[in-house]
Amino acid sequence: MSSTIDEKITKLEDELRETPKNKSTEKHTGVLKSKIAKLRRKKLDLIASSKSGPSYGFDVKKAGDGSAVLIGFPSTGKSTVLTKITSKASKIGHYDFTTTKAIPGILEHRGTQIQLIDLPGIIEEASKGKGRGREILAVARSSDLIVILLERNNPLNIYEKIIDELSKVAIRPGKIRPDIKIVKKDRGGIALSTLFRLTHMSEKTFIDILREYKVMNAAVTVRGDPTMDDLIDVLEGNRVYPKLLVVVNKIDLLSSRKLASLKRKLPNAVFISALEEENLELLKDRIIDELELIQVYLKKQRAKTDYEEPLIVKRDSSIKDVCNKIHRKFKRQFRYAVVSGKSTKHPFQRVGLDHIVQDGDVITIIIKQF
Ligand SMILES: Nc1nc2c(ncn2[C@@H]2O[C@H](COP(=O)(O)OP(=O)(O)OP(=O)(O)O)[C@@H](O)[C@H]2O)c(=O)[nH]1
Ligand SMILES: [Mg+2]
Repeated sequence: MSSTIDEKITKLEDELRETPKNKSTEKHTGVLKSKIAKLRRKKLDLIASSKSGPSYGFDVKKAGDGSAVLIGFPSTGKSTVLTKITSKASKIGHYDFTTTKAIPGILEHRGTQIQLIDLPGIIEEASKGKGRGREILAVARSSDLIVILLERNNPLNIYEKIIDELSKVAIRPGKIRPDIKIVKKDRGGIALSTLFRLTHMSEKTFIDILREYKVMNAAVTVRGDPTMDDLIDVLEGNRVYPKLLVVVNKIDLLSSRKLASLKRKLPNAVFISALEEENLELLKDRIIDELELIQVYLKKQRAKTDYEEPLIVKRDSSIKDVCNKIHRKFKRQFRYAVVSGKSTKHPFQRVGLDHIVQDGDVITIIIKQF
């Protein structure tokens, strides 16, 4: 059954490729893209329901203040990186597919602990299940940061291929969730309100795509200038938006001219040699920076603030996330929190579970006493 879905997807993709991009074909393009997205979702659902749980060797228990995965073609040096920058050794081999399961290690740096996961090499068509594609992509899906590891041969081309495989399973590394709010109504048609003029599609096409998803009556607010794919991402709803870090390994094998040229082509990438331990401190810094962690301080009632051991949480965390991190009972027995810092209008402000904290906040959680 799944092969027929693949065939349908391929057919629609061919049609999409052959469709000229202009105003008169815009609606058709939008409909084709929606159909492809729906079929991909159906396929993902099928894969998910065909398994009873996570596959053996790939069910990694979360640990640390944030999680990152190493994704790359075989033999790019993923296991060497894990072995060099975490407390865990992962088998290194000069042949492909040395690693056969998920190997989690802990990276300790600048007072934080990051779970870094080594995985088998990914290959083309991983999203269709080739290699251990499904398992690899499932681990990637649940992590906060995707570290794409490249090396000297064709790095840009391979980068595109990996991004493509990830995007086929609804992972959008390095992208920001499109800001489109859709509030369904009982009647009244579509009320579309945009902050800027849409340049990637007409309002009519926007509404046609909504209809394709059976959204007939709704108040829709758009910030920014979304593409058709962005709109479909919002309508599909199952997309994840992990952070992205691109790393080029084995620079010891590159001439300085080739290295300079790659740096121009990949300006945001980190260039390392895991083998010769070059730029590994920079790599650790960049992993922590990309995760955008913040520190908050806890203060027990009638006690001094604990500045010694800050709590490390992800940016945009709420009081609820803070509670979850301390102890389960804090959320269960929560009454309110008292917060002083950048996130509050005044010191000692009373807030609820949804309040978003900021770096440096001092927090007291008040719980019900039984
Ligand atoms: N010259 C050089 N070789 C490296 C570097 N990093 C890793 N290698 C070598 O590349 C080969 C593959 O390394 P691994 O760390 O096993 O690569 P991997 O990506 O984990 O490979 P798979 O698990 O098979 O996907 C080994 O022979 C390593 O010694 C580097 O920075 N420079
Ligand atoms: Mg390996």
